[in-house]
Amino acid sequence: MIISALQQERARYQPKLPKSLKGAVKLVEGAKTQSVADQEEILKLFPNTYGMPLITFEEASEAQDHAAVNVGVILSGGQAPGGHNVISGIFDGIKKLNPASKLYGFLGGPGGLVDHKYIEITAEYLDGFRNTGGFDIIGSGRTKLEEEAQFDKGLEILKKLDIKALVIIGGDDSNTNACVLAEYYAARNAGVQVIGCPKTIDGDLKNEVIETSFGFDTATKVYSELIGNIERDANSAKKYWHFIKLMGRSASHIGLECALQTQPNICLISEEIAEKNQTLEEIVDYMAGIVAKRAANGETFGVALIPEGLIEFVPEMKKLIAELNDILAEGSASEAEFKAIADEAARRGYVAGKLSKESSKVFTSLPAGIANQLTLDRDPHGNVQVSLIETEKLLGEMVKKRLSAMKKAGAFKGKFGTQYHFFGYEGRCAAPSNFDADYCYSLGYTASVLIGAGKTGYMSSVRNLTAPAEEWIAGGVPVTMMMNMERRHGHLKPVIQKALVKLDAAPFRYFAANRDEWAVKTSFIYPGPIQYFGPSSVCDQPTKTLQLEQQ
Ligand code: FBP
Repeated sequence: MIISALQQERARYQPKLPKSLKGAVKLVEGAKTQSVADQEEILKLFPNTYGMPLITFEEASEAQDHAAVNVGVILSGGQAPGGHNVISGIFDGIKKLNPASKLYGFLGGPGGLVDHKYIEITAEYLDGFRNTGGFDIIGSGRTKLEEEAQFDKGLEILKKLDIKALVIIGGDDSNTNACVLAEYYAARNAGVQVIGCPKTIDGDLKNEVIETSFGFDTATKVYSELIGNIERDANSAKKYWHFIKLMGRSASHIGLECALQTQPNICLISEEIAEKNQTLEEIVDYMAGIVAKRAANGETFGVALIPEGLIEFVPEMKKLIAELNDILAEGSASEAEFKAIADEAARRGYVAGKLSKESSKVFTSLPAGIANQLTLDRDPHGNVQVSLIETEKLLGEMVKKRLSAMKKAGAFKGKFGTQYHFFGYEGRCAAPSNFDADYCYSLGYTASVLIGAGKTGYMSSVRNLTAPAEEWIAGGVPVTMMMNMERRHGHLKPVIQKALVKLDAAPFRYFAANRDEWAVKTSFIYPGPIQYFGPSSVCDQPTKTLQLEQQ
């Protein structure tokens, strides 16, 4: 197989480990923990895995003997750079416990466990994947492990392969389910430990003890490189405003990090918009105001970053979407009437007539294409597919309309040309940065130590991440500690709290203190591509978000 020159060099990269993991390891147990909220309910649901202590690893003088252990691993959800290194870390870690240990990978995500699809990950097979991006070593999937029938089916294959521990690499939902599984197996004395690993480019699985999810560093570096290149193009040609939507599902961490790295003219933060209860009109006003100010200074170009989840954070849009979901609910009389109308404009008119007065006003103010999209693209449950909405175009078109009104009133002089982009898949499988390569390997290695110590219901944790890798603090965090009760699909469920952008934390505060200047005065920063070799100052920098949080 032909591989790129970079891949050949990267294959030789030895990820750095915290010093506590390099030799023999000692486990130090901290105080007992509590869930972040709803302690009584969570305790009731997790009697076997609630309240366990935080664990930190320290260097030990003597290694202990370990029996060989068979371990299973699952990649869950969207790809994130570094997944292959988590698996490498687990593999090397369990081989260090005992060279006869084996690692099995379940194929295509959690579904592989239920359907008994697996491979043994051997040293030779793994070698081709070390320090590479992607999840193709075993594939990933979005099947949710939620039902007891799935847990029992999984247990059959785990028993057959004599697997004593399962590592689930995933985001907040997958780790919540990992914890439910840990509790289920513990309650039945099934003899299978379950350990979680924090993955997602979205950066929304983090808290006091999990400083960041893996993949966020590499993905935001890739997007920032692209944004920087676009900024330089914009600044050279001086004729376009680039509206760039950035992946990240609900939270705006990706947009915020990219803004900190590239200093664009505009970056919308969904959490702030929700907090201020802003309307679409106010957002458009804000953006058009900046375009006009820059044009007055002769700068008829710019870059605006828009988070993927924005729409659902604009209160009036949220209301509109909820009403549309009702009106067009599968099998309803209004859905049948809607479908019977052939003409698009008439369909929009029909929907507008059914909406509340406020929602109707918002709906009719939308560009026709977007309004059509809102009524036509539905998911299998019949709901509006918010992620398909081209928010960048919606805002671009609305700003254009606003600017032409401002032109008539003499408040805007100049041209407004747009280019649209959506960055997401460009970064999810990039070769992991040194940070992610090291962090992921350490997370995997940490999981193996937790397994060796017989722990279950823990998430691998590696902290102190702005220090050199040597000084990182590895250990384990009981998953129940991150949980609270939330209403999901009408039922109260224990879940890991999703971390949205905090408006009172340092990264947002730094951005908010500088954005007005970046808006008007071109202050672009061009980060360039991820560097894998060279001076540490360019190769090993963690994200700005982490640096500001830990300053
Ligand atoms: P995870 O939370 O599963 O890590 O997903 C991350 C993500 O990239 C989101 O940013 C994005 O909204 C979603 O996956 C897209 O997933 P898909 O390609 O499956 O539609």
